[in-house]
Amino acid sequence: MQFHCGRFRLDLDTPKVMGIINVTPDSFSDGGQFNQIDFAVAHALDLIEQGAAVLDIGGESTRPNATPVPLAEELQRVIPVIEALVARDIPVPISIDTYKPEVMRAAIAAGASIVNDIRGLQEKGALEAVANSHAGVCIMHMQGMPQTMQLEPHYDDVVAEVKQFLREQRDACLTAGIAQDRIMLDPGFGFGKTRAHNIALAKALPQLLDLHCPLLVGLSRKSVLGQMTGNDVDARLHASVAAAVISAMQGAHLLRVHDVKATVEALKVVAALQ
Ligand code: 7PJ
Repeated sequence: MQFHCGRFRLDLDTPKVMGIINVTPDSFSDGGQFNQIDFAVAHALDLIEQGAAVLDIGGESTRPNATPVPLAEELQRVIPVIEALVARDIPVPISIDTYKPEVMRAAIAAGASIVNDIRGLQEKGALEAVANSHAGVCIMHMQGMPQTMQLEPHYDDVVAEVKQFLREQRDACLTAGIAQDRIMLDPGFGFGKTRAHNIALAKALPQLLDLHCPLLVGLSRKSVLGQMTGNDVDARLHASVAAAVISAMQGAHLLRVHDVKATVEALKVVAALQ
């Protein structure tokens, strides 16, 4: 399966890795602005060395209970990092992790090639921001909003409801003129989901392939892996690699991860032995 985004074509016939770059004050050293940009750029170049096929840059933490970041602050965090990476003519597409249409437009103008939206383009103006560009998009499912989503997630049939949402948002993209090969789908592990919901979705990945779009999976270091292993977030490498491997074997095309080198190596083995 091919994914088209900006001037890039991703060959997803073998599963690839999206490396995570968080540009938030708590992610890097002293939080000074220039320092933060330099660290994010260095981290991005390192993740390319490690084999990332895409870089996902985010300026707002969307972990459960995280406080929202004002628009101006989010722009100030991510746009200079995108500009610095584009100036270096990096060989992989840059994805912008945001649900705000203003950030999408500014990021695309700065050279980002993918919009990764945890709200699945539901924000007013988000669909248009992507449709009026050549960017690819990742539509993710979330129940509720990050501040409250883990309080009481409820579904009658989590797989059917997530699949229906992804289908509707994919169709809205198609209607808006975004070609099918620019659309990626993601069940949104941990976003308004209990452990049982996450497990049901992980087992149902093959069913999501019916939607005929590449699947992105983000389980890296997530709390569901902590629930399974008893490990804190800084000790979830092995669980994360296991989750990436089994997701790839179930049909996932792109794995959004923190630990790029370990995941890239594991996926090479998956590709060779499948
Ligand atoms: C995801 C994401 C995910 C997509 C985050 C974290 C929380 N975007 N952004 N899928 N997760 N598409 O990394 O723990 O699962 S932020």
